[in-house]
Amino acid sequence: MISVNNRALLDMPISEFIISSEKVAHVQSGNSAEHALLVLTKTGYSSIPVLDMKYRLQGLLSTKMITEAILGLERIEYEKLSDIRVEEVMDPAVVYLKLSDTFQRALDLVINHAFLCVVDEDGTFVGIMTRRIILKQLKKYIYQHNA
Ligand code: 2BA
Repeated sequence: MISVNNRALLDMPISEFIISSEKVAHVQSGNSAEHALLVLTKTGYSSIPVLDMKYRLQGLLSTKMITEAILGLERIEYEKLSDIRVEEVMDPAVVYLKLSDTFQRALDLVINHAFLCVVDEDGTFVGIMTRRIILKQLKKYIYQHNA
C-alpha cells in the first residue's frame, strides 16, 4: 500500500521539470504541411507544438492531421502538401500549463495528454512537460517516501 504525504509534491512549481523551448521540435503556423511532415518524420515525435512568429502557442500538429488533409478518395494526394499551411490542419484547442502552475495540475492533465505545452505570463511558449518526466518525478517521490 502506497502512503505518502503528497501535498509537498502536488504543490511543487512545474518550472524545474520543463524541457526548454530550444530543445523542443516545433513548426510555425505559416509553414507548409510538407515542411511540417519532414519535421515530424525526422524527429520521430507523433505530435509537436505550433508557434507563431513571436513564439506564441497556436496549437498542436500530428502526422495524422496532415495525412487526413491529403487523403483523397482513392489515393494520398501528396502533391497538395506544399499548398497546405500548418494553421489549416493543426488543432488549435490546445490544453496548456502556465509557468505558475503546480505539479498537481500537470498530473491531472497528463492523463489525457502525452505532453503539455508551457507558456509564460505573456503567452510566450517556454517549453513542454512530458508524461515521462511527470511519471519519473512521481516514481522518485513515492520511492523516497516509502523506503
Ligand atoms: P510521442 O512522440 O508519441 O512519444 C511517446 C514516447 O516515446 C515519448 O514519451 C518518449 O518516451 C518516446 N520517444 C518518442 N520519440 C522519441 C525520440 N525522438 N527520442 C526519445 N524518445 C522518444 P515522452 O518523452 O513522455 O513524450 C511525450 C510526447 O511529448 C511525445 O509523444 C511527443 O509528442 C512530445 N515530445 C517529447 N519530447 C519532445 C521534443 N523534444 N520536441 C517535440 N515534442 C516532444
